[in-house]
Amino acid sequence: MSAEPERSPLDETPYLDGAAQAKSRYGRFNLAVVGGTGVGKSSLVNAVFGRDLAKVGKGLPVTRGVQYYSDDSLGIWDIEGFEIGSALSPAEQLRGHLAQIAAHPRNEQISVVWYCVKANDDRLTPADVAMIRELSAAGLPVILVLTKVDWSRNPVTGRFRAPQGVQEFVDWLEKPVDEHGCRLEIGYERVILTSTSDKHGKGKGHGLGELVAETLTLSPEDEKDAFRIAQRLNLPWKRELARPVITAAAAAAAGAAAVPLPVADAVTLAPIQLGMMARISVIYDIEMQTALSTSALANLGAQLAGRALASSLLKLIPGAGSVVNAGVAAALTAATGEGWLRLCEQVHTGKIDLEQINGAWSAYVPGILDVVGKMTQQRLGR
Ligand SMILES: Nc1nc2c(ncn2[C@@H]2O[C@H](COP(=O)(O)OP(=O)(O)OP(=O)(O)O)[C@@H](O)[C@H]2O)c(=O)[nH]1
Ligand SMILES: [Mg+2]
Repeated sequence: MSAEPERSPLDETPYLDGAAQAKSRYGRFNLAVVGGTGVGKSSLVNAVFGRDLAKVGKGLPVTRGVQYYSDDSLGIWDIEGFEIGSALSPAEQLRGHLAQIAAHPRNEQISVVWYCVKANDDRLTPADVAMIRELSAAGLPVILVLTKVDWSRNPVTGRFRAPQGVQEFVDWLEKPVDEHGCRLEIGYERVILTSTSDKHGKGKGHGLGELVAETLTLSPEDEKDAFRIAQRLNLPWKRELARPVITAAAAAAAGAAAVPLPVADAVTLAPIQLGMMARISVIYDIEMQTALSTSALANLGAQLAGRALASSLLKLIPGAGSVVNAGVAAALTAATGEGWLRLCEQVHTGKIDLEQINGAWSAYVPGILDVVGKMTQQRLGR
């Protein structure tokens, strides 16, 4: 036995470090959802973020009528209208809530507000107007979300239409006036009609794509990536975030193989690839650590990057031979990243169960054609 224990190449630290770095870099997106009880706040949050934070997240009853739920990428301030019979007006109550929230840490501060009103209420109450003004005066971008829209479908055009009363409500909201015809300044930035199901509790809902697009637009610049990660409706946004992670890892792998590595040492690339995989998992909001033991994670990286792949494939890769040069290392890493991205998408969209990932990932290990394809792309400068 040697006195110095040899450092195992199967080391999961790069994965754990990569995940921790990515989480702190992207941070948390905080949304305030304001509205009366039963207007459909929780249903909206579940539909857009794909999880019921009230069930799975950490909940914190902040004060009566205000709850804060959070996980790594998402924080929800669930603010339930106002208390009837209170000595304070609705706007004063809300001002109190906002003051309390402002005293919370920086990573819990509200980025965007969804002010929710049932579409078929057909009007804003004076309390709604006062509360929206209060939010806007606090500098918060407010989206007025009309919920539970009972759409009907034109059988000829296939277009969806809101009921007449709701359409009139929307027209009024475009240019709100009081009973004397005087223009009202209310302070919401957008009006969006939504539903999360039809009246039979079925279907996927409507208006949610528009809601996420507007929420992203109104998010502060440095919170946009956190929102892209927290939401679950728009997959291309996640791909856009993941691609630069792959490019950076491929460049790092090329650097590591600037002096060509013997094939048996191809495992040197594992830490780079594991870090890349961790960052991609964070973008897809997937906690691999809960599905795979840390040693299984390390194994995964070594297998993807390592000896088995390298020795079996490299002989077949034009110009590779018995060493891994910079071009091969970059291509191997890029192809691994693409495979991992596809696997994460499958988990994210529920096509692969996180519990089954142990058996599933091997199908996403890049093959010879993927690696050669990446090398060709690099030569062509793409
Ligand atoms: N028809 C229809 N029903 C909906 C829609 N969204 C929510 N609901 C139903 O409305 C009820 C209330 O929805 P929630 O999402 O719990 O409303 P909430 O605002 O979170 O309610 P509280 O948390 O109790 O204040 C539930 O029974 C939902 O199934 C919708 O778009 N259409
Ligand atoms: Mg709720």
